[in-house]
Amino acid sequence: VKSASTCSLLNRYDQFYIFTHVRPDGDAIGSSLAWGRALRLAGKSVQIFCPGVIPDKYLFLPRAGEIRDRVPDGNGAVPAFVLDCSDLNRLDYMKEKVQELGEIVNIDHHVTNENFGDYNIVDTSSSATAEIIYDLIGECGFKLDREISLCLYAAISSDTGSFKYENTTPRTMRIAGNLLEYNLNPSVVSRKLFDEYPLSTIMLLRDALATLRFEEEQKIAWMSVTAEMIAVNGARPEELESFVNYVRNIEGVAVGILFYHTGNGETKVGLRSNTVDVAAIAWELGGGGHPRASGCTISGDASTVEKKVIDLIKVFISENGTPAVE
Ligand SMILES: [Mn+2]
Repeated sequence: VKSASTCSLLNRYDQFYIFTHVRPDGDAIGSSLAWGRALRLAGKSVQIFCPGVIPDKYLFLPRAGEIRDRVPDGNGAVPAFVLDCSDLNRLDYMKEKVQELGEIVNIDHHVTNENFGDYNIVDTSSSATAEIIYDLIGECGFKLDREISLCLYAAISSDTGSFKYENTTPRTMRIAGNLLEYNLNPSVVSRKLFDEYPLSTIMLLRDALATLRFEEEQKIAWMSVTAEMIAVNGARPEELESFVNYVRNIEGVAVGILFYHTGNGETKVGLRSNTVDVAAIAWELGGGGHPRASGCTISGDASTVEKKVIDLIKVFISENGTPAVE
């Protein structure tokens, strides 16, 4: 990690801002809180900003409630750390503000990072931005404490799907092991991040599962959720986030789909697979994403949209097959 120049930047200022991305995940929030705490322990004044709301499930992280959604005016020159962002558009309505502030330190692990900073600490071999922050804290001679360790552990846990994704490396586990030395409870972290849901989510899931359908000898499976189902259960659209995984994880299913009919003439389509390149399918439908997780938004009548997507996947499977899981 090329952090020597960043450590010298730290000596030149007493005040820093930290920014992270819109619709923040556990890595965005945990990395920002950890880096903020490390700077404060080193005597610096720090404020953390995120464009939008911090989801409830991350509020168990110390000081998550202090992350601000507005940048004050009249700042003067304040260096900005931008964490877990592949490009400045990820800062949404805060983008211009950040560009006006002063020097930008870009700290990230996405392969698509655009090196937009005056300083760029980008390491695509890291499972999470939190791994880079862990290194940086050591290289700058800063202290770790329980609060920092909890935030970093939660961040890494979040981006590795609780140490289950392919990005989990021996180094990831070594760092996580070192963090656990600070008397953390891994059970609490995994429950908060992955296992605990509001009742509204489970009631919505019940309704969604009732719509489960199959095609092509159960190689294609899908659920359909409407805006009305969300309203009836007192839920919010964000609560649909993990639903498509239930479909994908059915034995024998090659492509799992979640249709969310928003009620304004659009359908949001989530595609998941363990074997098939669903990014290619989403791309044909005007969307994008990763080979195993992608999505798109399609206008039109609900049943027409569903038929269009399922027919396209049928053709794709007949042309490309459904490889066995490795
Ligand atoms: Mn991340």
